[in-house]
Amino acid sequence: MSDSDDCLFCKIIAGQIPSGKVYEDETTYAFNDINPKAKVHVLVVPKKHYANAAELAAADPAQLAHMVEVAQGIADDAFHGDYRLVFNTGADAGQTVFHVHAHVMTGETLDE
Ligand code: D5M
Repeated sequence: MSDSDDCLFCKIIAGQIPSGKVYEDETTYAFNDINPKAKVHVLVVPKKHYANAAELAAADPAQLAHMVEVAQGIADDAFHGDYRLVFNTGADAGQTVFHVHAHVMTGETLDE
């Protein structure tokens, strides 16, 4: 696990920074992306801090699977279950926040 002391998403999960929460359970939090790339664009994050999807998959694959379940539920509610799921991993792939997050994009037909 990486350092979480100065992590934006840890602060959002802790309620120290406001967010548009769409889902929460014991292990997982989901909130609207501040810069949406689709009609519905939600970030699904584990409450526990991991830097990226590979680190999470190695440490807790069940948590990764649960994030997919949560994404599916969001898309079931928003758009008959169809969605795009993206994990940017590493700065050169566009990752800007180093607390693993799944981008769930749905709510409309998406371009390729
Ligand atoms: O995605 C990081 C995403 O996090 C990016 O789409 C913007 C979003 N973001 C950044 N700050 C906030 C706050 N405060 N609320 C909601 N969403 C936020 P990445 O894959 O790391 O580029």
